[in-house]
Amino acid sequence: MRKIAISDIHGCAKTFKILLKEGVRLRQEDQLYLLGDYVDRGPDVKGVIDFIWELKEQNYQVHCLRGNHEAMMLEAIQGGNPLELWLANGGRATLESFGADYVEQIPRAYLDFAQSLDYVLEVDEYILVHAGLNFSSPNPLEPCEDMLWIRWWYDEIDYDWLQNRYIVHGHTPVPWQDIRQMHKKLDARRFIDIDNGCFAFFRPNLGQLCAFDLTHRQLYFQPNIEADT
Ligand SMILES: [Mn+2]
Repeated sequence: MRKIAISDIHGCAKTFKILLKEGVRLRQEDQLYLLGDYVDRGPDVKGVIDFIWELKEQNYQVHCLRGNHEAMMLEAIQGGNPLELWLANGGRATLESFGADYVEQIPRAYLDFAQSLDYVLEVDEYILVHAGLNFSSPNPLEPCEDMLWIRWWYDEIDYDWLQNRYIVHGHTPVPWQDIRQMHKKLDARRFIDIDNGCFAFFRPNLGQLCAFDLTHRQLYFQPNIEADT
């Protein structure tokens, strides 16, 4: 049994599927942890969520956390934030994947899925979270907005609080070389960003979907294949 984490799929359904099938070779006894940002930017948001549901129906064990893009989508639709802000930040791609002109046309089940997502999960010695933790808080596991949005927080890590745990997160796309480096230094630094900016295949050193096997401390990279037929 393995525990596998993947983050920031951003509508890259084909890439996600092939990473699980040919890279990770996911088995039903494995636990799959998805760290948020399923929606926006990439070409097939609907396909990503459909595939997550398919996996669950086929008795794969999938645990999904919330990303800032799910939060933005919900807020835009519920009227908390201007709709245009979300549409400009990748939401347009989400609408298109549903063949929708208006947010009201996104089927309720997909919004309920986004609404159901938790912010953070502790699995063995790992803390899994979309963006990271705010260590200026007395309890870094409490400020939910920071868990979705925070960047550049590594200098603030309170290692007395963290103790023997590791933080696995996404949200900030980093070159694959940086991911390898964080992987190498995991025991000393105790954090790893596994977001290689899968949707951004046009930028150097980005554009792969990364999976991290927590159990064997192994990384997998799958180049973006969304344009393949
Ligand atoms: Mn994000």
